[in-house]
This record gives sequence, structure tokens and C-alpha cells, in this order.
Amino acid sequence: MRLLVINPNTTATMTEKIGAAARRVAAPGTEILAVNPGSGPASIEGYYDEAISLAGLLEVIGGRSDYDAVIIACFDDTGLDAARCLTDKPVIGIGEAAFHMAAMLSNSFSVVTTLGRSVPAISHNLARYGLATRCARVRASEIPVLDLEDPLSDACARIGHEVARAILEDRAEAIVLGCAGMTDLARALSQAHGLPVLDGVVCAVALAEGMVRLGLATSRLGGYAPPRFDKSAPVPPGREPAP
Ligand code: 5HY
Repeated sequence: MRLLVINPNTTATMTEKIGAAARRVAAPGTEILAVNPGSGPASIEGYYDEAISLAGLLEVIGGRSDYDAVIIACFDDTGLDAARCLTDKPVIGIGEAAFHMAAMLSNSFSVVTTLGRSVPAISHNLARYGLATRCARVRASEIPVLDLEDPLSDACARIGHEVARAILEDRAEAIVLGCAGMTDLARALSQAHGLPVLDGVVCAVALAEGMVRLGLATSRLGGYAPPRFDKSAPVPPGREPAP
């Protein structure tokens, strides 16, 4: 099977890091295609960045069909619903994947994300997914996304500090890392703090493989029905105008 893993920002080093993490856990025979759009924000921090990254993300998904499932590797599950309209292949957001797994491994978990401006979108997603009551708190480490690409930054130590506070103050039984750029920190943080620390990238790979193996596809009824292109608009390549 082939999994299309899309980093919706345009930072190639982060795309490579995400691809490497996905390949580390992918089953034999699973091919990981890690890509990012050619245009858009270098990092996604909050509503505005999320909005301006959408066109590039949907273009990547709509412009090809050589995949068995799609993983959106941005923690606020950028464009997840719109993407599910463009393909019947399973589309998984790393936020949603990590939340559901954390809820199966703990009574209560906390999220540690980047900047404060990223917190509301994550909280809204938790509510939308019906998991707000299982999340004690969404914490901001106040580390900009691109600092996670700097090996000299003290990001890991500062995130570790926030994890320790979540255990103490939130009584968190598990931690969800709130950025794809933190994918390489999960194992060390889990060992250092003695609790499950979930990285959405690898959680999404495991879920995507399971769905493909079960032959599952996104429903084409209702909200995820294929888009009805207005008759005057050019129909994208490989797409038939909806009836
Ligand atoms: C992410 N931004 O996973 C989110 C994290 C955030 O560029 N990749 C990004 O801060 O919302």
C-alpha cells in the first residue's frame, strides 16, 4: 500500500523528518510518499496560516490518485473535511489520530503544542471529535514551529518542562504532542517522564494501514460527497463534474 503523507506547510526539512518517522513505523510493503505543497506558509501557527495553506494542500490531494490513503501531517488537521470530499480513500489527520489513541490509553490526557495562537483551533477540534472531556488541557510551550527544525534550540527541554507540569497540574495520564515537528521527540519524552507520549504522525500511519487493510473508504453520502463543480468552472484533471 502507498500512504500519501502531506505536510501542509512548505518547510522541506520538516517534511523529511515527518517522512522518516512514518517510515520507521510503517509495515513492510507500505510505501510512504512524504510531500508538501510548492506554495504556502513555511509554518502553520493559528487560523490565518491554516487558511492560506488550504489551496496548496487540496491541490496536492486533487492533483493525484496514486495513493491508498492520505495523512494530513499538521496537528490542527488542516483541511481535513474538505480533503475527504476530494477522495474516497481514507484521509486521517494527525490530531484526530493521536486524540483517539490517547483516549484509549488513558482516562485523561494533555496536549503540548507550540504557540498560544494554535490552542483554540486544537480545542475546537477536540470538541468536534467528541473528545474534549478526555483532554485535561491544551498547553502552549511557546516554541515557534520552525524552532523545532533548529537542532541548537532548547525545544526538547522546554517541551519536557511542559510535560512535567501537565503530569503535576493536569494529572495527565498521557501526553499528545501538538505539532508534526515534534515527531522525533515522543520516544525520549515518554521514557523520561514514564507515561505514553503520542506523536500523531505515527498514530496516523497505524490507523491508515488498518483502514486500507480493511478495505474501508470514506462515505460518499452527505457531507463528504464529491464536490459539485459549478458548470462554468473548469473541472480539475481526472474529475467528472458531479451530476
Ligand atoms: C503543525 N503547524 O503540526 C502545526 C502545529 C501548530 O506547521 N505543523 C505546523 O502549531 O499548529
